[in-house]
Amino acid sequence: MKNYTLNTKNLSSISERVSVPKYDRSKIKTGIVHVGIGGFHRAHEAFYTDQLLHDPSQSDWGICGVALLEFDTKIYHTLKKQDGLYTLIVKELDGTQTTQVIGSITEYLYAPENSMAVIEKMADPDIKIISLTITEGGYNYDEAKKGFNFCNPLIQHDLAHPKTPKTIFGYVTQSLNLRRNRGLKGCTIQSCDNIQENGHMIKNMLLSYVKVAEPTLVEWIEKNVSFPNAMVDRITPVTSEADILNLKETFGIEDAWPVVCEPFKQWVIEDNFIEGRPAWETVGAQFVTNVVPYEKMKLSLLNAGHSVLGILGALLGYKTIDEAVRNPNISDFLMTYMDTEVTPILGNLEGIHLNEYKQSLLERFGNVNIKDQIDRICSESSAKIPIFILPTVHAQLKQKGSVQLAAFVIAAWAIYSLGKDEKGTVLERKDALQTLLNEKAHEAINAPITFLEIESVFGKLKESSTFVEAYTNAYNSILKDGVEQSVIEINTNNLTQSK
Ligand code: CS2
Repeated sequence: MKNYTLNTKNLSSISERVSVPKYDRSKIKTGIVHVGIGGFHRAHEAFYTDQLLHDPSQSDWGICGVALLEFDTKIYHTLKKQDGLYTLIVKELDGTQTTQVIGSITEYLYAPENSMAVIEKMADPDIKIISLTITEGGYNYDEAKKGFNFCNPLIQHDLAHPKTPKTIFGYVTQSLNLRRNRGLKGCTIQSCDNIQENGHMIKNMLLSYVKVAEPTLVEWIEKNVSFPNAMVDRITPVTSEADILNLKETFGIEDAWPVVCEPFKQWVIEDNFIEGRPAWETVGAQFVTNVVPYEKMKLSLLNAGHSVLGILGALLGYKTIDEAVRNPNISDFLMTYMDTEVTPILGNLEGIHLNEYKQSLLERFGNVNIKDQIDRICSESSAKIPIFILPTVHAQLKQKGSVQLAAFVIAAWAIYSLGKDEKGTVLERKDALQTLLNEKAHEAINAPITFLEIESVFGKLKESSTFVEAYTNAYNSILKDGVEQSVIEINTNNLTQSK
């Protein structure tokens, strides 16, 4: 079999082997600038948009992918070499796979190389939407200050060098300023990150920055820019070398960075697009007036569920999420957490069958073909835990509900932050707060509460005696008996109580 490098020139030959875009990519106009072209965007928004572009009435919604950070250089060069094309491999539970080439990214820019080009593109009147997957940490929110973190050196850089920014805040501010100065219309800024009320979050953080960087722009933004909230979902593990090789061996396609994902996908979006929007509802997205309950459900069950499995699983020496969930003690613990600590805070979710949803999560986590890496899940936990788990803790404390299992996970995270699993193997960790986490984790060996002193993560949680007691008990129990034995004990106690 002849091998083909994935690019426009080879697309018709490739179309004999896997499905490729059936629309003429050269006729697509760019209407969206997307920042953060990692795996998740390419499995989600870019996938939905690719389906949509098959409808000729929607040809104004091509995507210009922006690689914002130096770290993104590899994906930028890959997409550039492949004319924006990439392969999406959907791995079903039963082992079957669907392989298709996605064509919705029709332009790509690398911000560190040419910041003005990115600013100009974002200010282009054809661009109606600037969408973002910049990760939880990218919003620059500080839990201790309950607001924008101006101490971040990158933010200081952007304030000092507005024409060559490094953060999303610097870029968006400059481009909106150009729109205003040129008498152009505004646009929609659409967050696609896992944050409760992500639209409000980006609005608040952006306005905090603009108030200092370009104060006269605040009012214009309030009138001309909209920030819809959205819930996004599709499990997308890190692409492995084996995936790349497999694609080449099975289909003769040489793609330097294909994306692998699960079949499930969900996108629930608040219909608040000031300059119009793609008809994503025709390809499976849901537009609703209030997305907040959906977001809450997904973040506190799916994402928190991931963190539970990831942190406990890492200590037990597992490498992937499916391994962790196949341990019945761990999956029982997760189910108990979802039932007794999360469900009571969710309120009434109209039209959603919560029990089915929770059950389906266990199935999705258990997809052996996905092999979602525990290292991926545990990375940047200092930004994830305040979003995925702590809101549940606060709500439960408020209504005097149980926080025992959540406290157990936080204690396990403190022990995970010592850097080794229970067998003594070094853990591959990655976290913006790594140094601080290491320091506090070591101090916590003698005084577990010290870990809760990381205010930018925990805020004032250490003042709750109920939480501290549960956390300290869990910490001591894990150190003494190990994760599995401690989990068995909690599961048994819960079983006896529920009888
Ligand atoms: C994961 C998410 O990063 C994480 O910890 O929970 O990336 C998760 O896989 C996605 O949100 C699924 O929609």
